[in-house]
Amino acid sequence: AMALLLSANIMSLIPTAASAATSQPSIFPNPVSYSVGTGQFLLTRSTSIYVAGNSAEETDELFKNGQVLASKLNRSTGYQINVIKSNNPSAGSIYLTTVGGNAAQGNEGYDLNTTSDQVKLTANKPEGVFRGIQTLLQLLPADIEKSSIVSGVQWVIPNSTISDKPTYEYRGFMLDVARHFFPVDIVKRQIDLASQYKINKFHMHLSDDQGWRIEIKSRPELIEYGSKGQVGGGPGGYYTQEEFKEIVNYAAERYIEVIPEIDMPGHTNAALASIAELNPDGKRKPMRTDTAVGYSTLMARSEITYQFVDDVVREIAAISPSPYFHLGGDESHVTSASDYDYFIGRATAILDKYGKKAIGWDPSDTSSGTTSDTVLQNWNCTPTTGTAAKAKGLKVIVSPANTYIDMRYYNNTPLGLAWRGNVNTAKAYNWNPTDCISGANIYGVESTLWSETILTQDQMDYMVYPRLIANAEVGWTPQSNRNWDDFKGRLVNQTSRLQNKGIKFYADPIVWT
Ligand code: TNX
Repeated sequence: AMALLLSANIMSLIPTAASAATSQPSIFPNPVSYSVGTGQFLLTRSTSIYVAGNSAEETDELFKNGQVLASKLNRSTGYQINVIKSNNPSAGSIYLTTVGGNAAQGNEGYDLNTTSDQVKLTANKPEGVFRGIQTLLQLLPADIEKSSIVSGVQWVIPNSTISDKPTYEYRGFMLDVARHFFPVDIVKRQIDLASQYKINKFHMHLSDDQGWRIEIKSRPELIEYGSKGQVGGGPGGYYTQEEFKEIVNYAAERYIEVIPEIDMPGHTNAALASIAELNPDGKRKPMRTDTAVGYSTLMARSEITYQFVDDVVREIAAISPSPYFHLGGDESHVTSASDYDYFIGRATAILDKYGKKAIGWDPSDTSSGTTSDTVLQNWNCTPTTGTAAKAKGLKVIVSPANTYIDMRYYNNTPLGLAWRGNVNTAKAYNWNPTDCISGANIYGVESTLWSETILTQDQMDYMVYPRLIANAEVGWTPQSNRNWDDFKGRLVNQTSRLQNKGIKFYADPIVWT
């Protein structure tokens, strides 16, 4: 009996494959390469963060990244971690650096090496360091995501080697603030959460038939009339230019580019309801609160229209650092084909005048007025959509049904539309950008949250999570490193982490069986 007991004890000391696997923290999106060794780094109250760049400016930028990391760590650990500018990190520290960064890692790639003595995050650019910090946080216990001090936790990072960079340059999240308006704080929170999954573009759908959401000082009627309303009725709302800048800056701190969209020439009822002269009969249209599409248009052959577009683009361009401006171009069903072609050309020229490149929904790429810089956002993903973009060699962002996170998950889940079919987490994960368009210059992937059925922060969380995580991995992780069963397992492993972040995600039964 003694011998038996002994051997059972010895057996329990030998790690099994299963226990080794569970000790490997899950990371979203899955890195290009990731291996865990033995031993661990212990974060303590005497841990410091060292930062060093290749120039004083870069060190300053890394210092800010270090502060972002420190404040995140301090919240749950209760420590007061120092950030120190030096390329000579002491033992037991976290070191964030671009010195010795590998140019092949591009702007966003990074190497994260953890030993018992040091956590070293090296990137070619500070942006890569920021992306790597999102990985580093996922290596720590899930309690690190709590917003108040947790005591009694061993804050360990397993010794590990990670080398990572994105497959696609553009990994976007679009929020429709037109169908329902969302205040600045709600928007910022979604940006912050998305940044943790390495989303790098935030596309704001700022106007539609039911509402105009951004202050244009030369056209005060847009706020006076067009901002006041939303789907189903209700007050609506708008961002002042200062608030828009606040959102832009908040996103920039997370290395996220904000891309403003003014949808034209269709989806313009709120503008037509604000400014009488934009209408053929010179009368303001009534505001609309229903969800019909395709009934409104600007007058493509009127110079009054282009004065309006010029005012709008000029004012937004002045407060928007993105090189891009999204001009919409979808579902202009009451604009004739030749008017549509002409309008997109004129609008693109106005963008060019203010130094912006155009992004448009399909079929805007078919316009004879595109430039070589025009980007197509292909949402229909039919065999014919994007053929013009391909022929012209334009970059293409893909938004197939798999990215329509405004669709319902299942027949019986609340919220969401159904016109593109149900989109459960498997559908959001199991696809490749080339399924939407092949042989094109694919810039990346964008998830779209249209807000016809979304009114609150909790409803937004429910629609966005976990589907945005699935889409983000499609954009970041090489196809060869993606596997549904593995993804599902990692999501289950991150359940408490999602809860600790305060995300009211939908526990899709296909994942959380
Ligand atoms: C189509 S997708 C639209 C939007 C709607 C959405 C609802 C696209 C470019 N246009 O106007 O909100 O469907 O799913």
